[in-house]
Amino acid sequence: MKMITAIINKTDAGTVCDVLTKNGFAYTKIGSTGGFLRSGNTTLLMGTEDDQVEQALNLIRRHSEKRTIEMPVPLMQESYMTPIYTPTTPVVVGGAVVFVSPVERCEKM
Ligand code: 2BA
Repeated sequence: MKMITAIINKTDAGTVCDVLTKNGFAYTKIGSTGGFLRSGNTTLLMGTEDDQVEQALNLIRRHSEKRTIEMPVPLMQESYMTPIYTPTTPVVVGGAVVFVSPVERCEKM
């Protein structure tokens, strides 16, 4: 058995949790805070059978990988007759940091 500790960006945490649940994975969800940015993220503790670790990591990867999206830049409108051209700027969203550790023993009491 392995313990997967997955620190998920808050943008993706909800989706990742939904997908893990749908695929039958058990996890404990903890609200956490990154030490550098001091912003919220979500930490998942997942006790996982060895042969299911790759499936779990693939699901997490697919739904939380860092990617760049184009966000519209808010523009001030001078008059209602003036057309607004909304340029976009690239913003990096998502991302997860995952640790996989061996579990010596697991008991449910
Ligand atoms: P990431 O490296 O993708 O890390 C995202 C979050 O994952 C971190 O949030 C932290 O909560 C967790 N994390 C990352 N590495 C870890 C580790 N070795 N052990 C335990 N938890 C870990 P933040 O600490 O708020 O960092 C956010 C982002 O800021 C990082 O993204 C990285 O791109 C950058 N960063 C972090 N520390 C930095 C530093 N000392 N100098 C420059 N940039 C830093």
